[in-house]
Amino acid sequence: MDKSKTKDDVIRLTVVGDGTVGKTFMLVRYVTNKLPLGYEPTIFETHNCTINLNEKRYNVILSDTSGQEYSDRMRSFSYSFALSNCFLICFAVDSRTSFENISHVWIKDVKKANRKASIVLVGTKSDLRNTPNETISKEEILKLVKEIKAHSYVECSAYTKDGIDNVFNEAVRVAAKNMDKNSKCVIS
Ligand SMILES: Nc1nc2c(ncn2[C@@H]2O[C@H](COP(=O)(O)OP(=O)(O)O)[C@@H](O)[C@H]2O)c(=O)[nH]1
Ligand SMILES: [Mg+2]
Repeated sequence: MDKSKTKDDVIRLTVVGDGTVGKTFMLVRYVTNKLPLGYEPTIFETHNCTINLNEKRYNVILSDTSGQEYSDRMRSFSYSFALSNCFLICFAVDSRTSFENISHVWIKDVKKANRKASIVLVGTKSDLRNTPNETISKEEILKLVKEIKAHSYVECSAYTKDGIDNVFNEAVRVAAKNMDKNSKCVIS
């Protein structure tokens, strides 16, 4: 059986970041095109979809996380994390704490779980940039991108839908590129 072929077709994306940054809203908006208003789930069930990019079709498995993983850290957390090809590490552009926790908490967990996975840094709630709220500057973000060696930075708003499709297209693009690179490093 050609194991590598079936494996390469599947891309596992895992969304992490502090609670309330908007991870679940981002996923629900992308998958259903709606906002989960009125019921606000803490977590969005794992969802399979296909994303076409550069005339190629990818089977994508999207996983949300809720922080619950911490209570049972050594099992579900490390297990689902270890399988991930790409992490979308999120902060909300109006939350300095969520931004700082990326270098304090999230990058460490992600690296511990899977050193080879790609990293896309995601700034959520971009609609708040047009309000008097204090938001994280582009300079600070670029500095963090370099520090954590993220493959890219994307910004989105589940409320306005700005950048939502781009988050997932970009994640698939960097994951596919990274998997390609890793599969070429075969030791025979
Ligand atoms: N302004 C704004 N608020 C948002 C956006 N997305 C989510 N929120 C709010 O942030 C809260 C937390 O979102 P949620 O997706 O549950 O966060 P999670 O804990 O990271 O999954 C919700 O009550 C939303 O109303 C957004 O794009 N813009
Ligand atoms: Mg959630």
